[in-house]
Amino acid sequence: MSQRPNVLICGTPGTGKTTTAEAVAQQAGYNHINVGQWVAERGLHSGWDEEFNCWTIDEDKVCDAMEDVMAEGGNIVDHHGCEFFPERWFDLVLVLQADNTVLYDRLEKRGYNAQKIQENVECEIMMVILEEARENYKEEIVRTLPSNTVEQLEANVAQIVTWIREQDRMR
Ligand code: DAT
Repeated sequence: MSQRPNVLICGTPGTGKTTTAEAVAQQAGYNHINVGQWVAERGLHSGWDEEFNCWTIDEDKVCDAMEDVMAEGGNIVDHHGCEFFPERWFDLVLVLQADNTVLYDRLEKRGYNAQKIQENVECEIMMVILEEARENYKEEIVRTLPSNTVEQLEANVAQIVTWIREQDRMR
């Protein structure tokens, strides 16, 4: 327990991961790792998926690329899923949640087609990511956060930053 902690922010696309992670990283002076962006910019994929219209993530490449920076601590990692990262990387795993109608509107604004919106809203209703988090990390480090409103966003950011500062003091 010497380095700074690493925090994972996961959840269905549109729940607010990037917005939350950016604000937390900025306020805590931590590094924000947007995994999707790393995949695109650093070529950590095995080609373009025509069906889903996104890069097919090469999970081994992603983990190799992240290993050194994760070992340093002080990272806020932002990715929809959480199952392929080594469990030891994270001290806190947050699953953001949004109501169906809220999520629907955000994804529509993002320009997703009807099918993609439907798939993601179903993913949220079924709590797929929360299930994944519970299967892959110790129960006591997994927490859910509601992310429907700006007030909730601000409260979440404040809560995470407070947690980080406490951890930084203790280490
Ligand atoms: P994600 O990274 O999970 O895909 P995002 O951070 O890009 O999501 O947010 C999607 C959109 O919703 C973006 O326009 C910002 C907005 N948003 C995110 N969290 C919010 C919240 N708690 N309240 C209001 N708007 C929010």
